[in-house]
Amino acid sequence: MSSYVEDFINGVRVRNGCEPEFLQAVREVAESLALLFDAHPEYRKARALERLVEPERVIMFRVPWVDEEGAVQVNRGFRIEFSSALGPYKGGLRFHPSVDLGVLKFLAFEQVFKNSLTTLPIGGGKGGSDFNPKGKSDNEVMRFCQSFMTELCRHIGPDTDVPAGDIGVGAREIGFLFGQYKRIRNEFTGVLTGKALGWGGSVLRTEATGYGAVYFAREMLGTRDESLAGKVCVVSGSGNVAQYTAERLLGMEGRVVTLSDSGGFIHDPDGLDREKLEWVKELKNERRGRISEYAEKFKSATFTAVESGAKTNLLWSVKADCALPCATQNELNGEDAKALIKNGVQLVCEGANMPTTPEGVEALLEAKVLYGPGKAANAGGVAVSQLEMAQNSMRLSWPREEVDARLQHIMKCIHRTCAETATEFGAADNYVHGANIAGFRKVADAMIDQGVV
Ligand code: NDP
Ligand code: 2IT
Repeated sequence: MSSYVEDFINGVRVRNGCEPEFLQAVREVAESLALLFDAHPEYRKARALERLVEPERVIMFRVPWVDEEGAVQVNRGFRIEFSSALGPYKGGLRFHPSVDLGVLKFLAFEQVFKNSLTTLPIGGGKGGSDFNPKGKSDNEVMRFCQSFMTELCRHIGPDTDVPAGDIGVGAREIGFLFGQYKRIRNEFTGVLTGKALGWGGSVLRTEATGYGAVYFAREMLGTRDESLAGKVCVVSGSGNVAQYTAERLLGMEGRVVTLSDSGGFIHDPDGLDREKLEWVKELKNERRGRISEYAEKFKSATFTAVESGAKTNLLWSVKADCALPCATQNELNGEDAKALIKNGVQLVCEGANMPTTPEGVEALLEAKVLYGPGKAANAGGVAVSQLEMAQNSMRLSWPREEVDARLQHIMKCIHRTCAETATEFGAADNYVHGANIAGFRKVADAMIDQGVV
């Protein structure tokens, strides 16, 4: 690593020592950018990366609410407005007990590069709360969302900052958040994406992240004259991204044999089919149940519970051709990557954000596995969010065929950009370098054009 990058990372560590996920995300980007800076010292001179690792604005606020027992609860709310170089801040909201400043800063930082790669005019942001929606009644979730938006509404707007969903924030939460924004501001605008279809949502936004990840996987396999047909696929997670990754894999004749949640994973050697997947959607989205119930319902499957303190995630020991992590960050480590490689995996394509640890990434690249990093592979979600913004601005909605064609085109372009950029910098087939350099270049050029702000 060049001494510039080393010094740079040390500086970031001094200022953000308590934010391990943020440091992890920054280090990976900085390592890729060493290749760019050697050829283009103008980016160093403009101190584009030094500016980019400092969020434009961090908003942190109290979220008080009253639970079903009448007790007062207090959570912490955040919105990280990271970069507006390319457009309004754009990125999801996460409601999960693990949420803290470092987690949201890593997600917002990644979002800047991801949004740049989509080619669409959107900056990067992320927000959320340490609120845990699990086990809460609909009324509690509504009261929490209303309290959260009562503060957030003064910071966002359709041309300023447009949040969407992420872990723990789906259609129900977006509805409650939108209702409160509209009530306070007296404006019916496209201030959130992921809205229901009846009141401003875009067709395919729900499906977009998972479908997009599968389109990206198809492009990667295409470089080796391979397709998804007949491939055994291990998928983690069972939420929005995992469900629609599985759905699109089935549509391309892939064989999906696993799903998971924080309690463990199911392995169904017979594979999911449409009927089983619809059952999972109902389980997770309506009944808000646990994936272990799958193995009770479908006798072909087994359930393996997560062991506390386990050093590996046994899901990745299931033999497969393709792996699509769709749950959360750092869910696939170096040992897990080795298990996948030992079993002959050809492709790892990330539906989740930063699901693979640095050791995992290194092992996969070393073994020449096709590895699609999340900031490229899962960009379909935010891309269709931007299409939702465009439709809202025009006050019309496009049909499914049109949105799907645009999504497929965007994923194809992201893949091509990553591949071509990697080759340009002497790192052919390394989508990590390709995504980081291409994502950065567009943002940095805009920053330089816009002066020192
Ligand atoms: P959901 O809340 O719909 O689903 C999350 C899934 O991941 C659940 O199965 C959940 O299990 C599991 N999970 C969450 N946290 C953990 C954890 N700490 N350990 C193990 N399992 C966990 O979220 P999404 O599907 O929307 O998001 C999944 C991933 O995709 C995240 O990394 C997100 O940032 C990323 N992403 C999402 C996009 C979107 O449009 N929604 C766009 C791009 C990326 P459990 O129910 O037990 O918590
Ligand atoms: O990580 C992500 O890209 C998202 N959670 C979606 C963001 C969005 O604005 O649709």
